Amino acid sequence: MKEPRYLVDHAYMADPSAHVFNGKIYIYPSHDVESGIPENDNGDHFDMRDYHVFSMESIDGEVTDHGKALDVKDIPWAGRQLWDCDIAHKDGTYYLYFPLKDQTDIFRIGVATSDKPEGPFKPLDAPMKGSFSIDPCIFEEDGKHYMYFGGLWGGQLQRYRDGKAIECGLEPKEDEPALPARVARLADTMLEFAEPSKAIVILDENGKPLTAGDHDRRFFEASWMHKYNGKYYFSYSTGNTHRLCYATGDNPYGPFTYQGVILTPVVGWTTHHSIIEFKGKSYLFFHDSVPSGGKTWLRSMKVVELEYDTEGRIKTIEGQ
Ligand code: FUB
Repeated sequence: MKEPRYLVDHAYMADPSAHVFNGKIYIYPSHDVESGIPENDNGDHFDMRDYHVFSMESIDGEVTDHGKALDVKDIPWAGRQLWDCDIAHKDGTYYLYFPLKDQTDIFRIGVATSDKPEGPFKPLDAPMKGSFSIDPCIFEEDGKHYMYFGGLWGGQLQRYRDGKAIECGLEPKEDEPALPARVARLADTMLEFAEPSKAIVILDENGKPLTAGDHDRRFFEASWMHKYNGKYYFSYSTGNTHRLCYATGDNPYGPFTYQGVILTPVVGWTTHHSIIEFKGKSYLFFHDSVPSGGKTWLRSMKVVELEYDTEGRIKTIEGQ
C-alpha cells in the first residue's frame, strides 16, 4: 500500500490513534464537527462532542464504524472540547484516555473504561489527578504503561513548567529550551499516574536541547511513541510549521535525538498521527482537510505505509 487511503467518507474524523487488538486494527479518532465557532489560535473551533471507534481486519479492507463510544454529555466534569484520545488494554479492560476542558476551561485528561475495544466507554467521575494539557498517547512495554502528553497554544502546555501551573502562562523566549512534551508511567490501576511527569527532551545534532525558536523541529503537540529494532521513536507535530517529526532514544523517557521529518505539511493547519506495525509492515495513520475543501476543523483520516532505510531512518512521506 504505497498510496495514502482515506478511511471513511461519512464523517470527519481526525487525530487517528491506531492499535492492534485481537488481530484487528482499532482506530480512536477525534470526531470533527461544524461548530460555527470562528477559527482562532486557542482552537475554540475544534469543539468536538463525542468519540466513535473504527476497526478494520486488513489495511485495505472495509472500515467499520462502531458508532458513538463516549458522549461529552455523559462526562460529569465536562466543560467542552473532546480532543485527541488514546487507548490502553490491561487484564480484559480497555481504558480510553481523553483530553477535555473542565468547567473552568482548563484541559485535563479523563479516563473511561469498557470491556470491549469498541466501547461503549463509561467515564470516571473526575479527571486524572494532576493531569493537564492535551493529546495523551499510551505506550506499553513489559506490562508497564506510559502516558505521553502535552500541546502548546490551545493545548495550554505553556501554562505549566515542570508539571506545575505558572502565573505568566507564556512560552519560553526563542533562544531558551523548547517546552517539552511530558511522560509519566501509569499506576497499576491505570486510573492515575504512578509518578510525577517528566520532560521529553529532544536534543539537536550537537546534543543541545532544541530551542523554543526552532519552530521547524521543536515539539508542539501530538505525541506518539513506538519502537523499531530496539530503538524508541518519539514522534510529534511541530504545530505552526505543520510537520510530523521524530527523534530517537534508548529508553521510554529519553532524552531523544532529533532525526527528521516523517510527513511534510498536509492541507489544513493541524497534523497528527499514529504509527503501528500490522502483519509485518508499518503504517502511518494521519489526517488532512482535503475532503472538506481545506477547513482546518473538518479533517479526514488516512493511512499509508511507512518505510525505514537500512539504518532505521524513516523515509519522509509527502503530505500533499
Ligand atoms: O483535534 C484537536 C487537536 O488538534 C488535537 O488534540 C491536536 O493534536 C490537533 O490535531
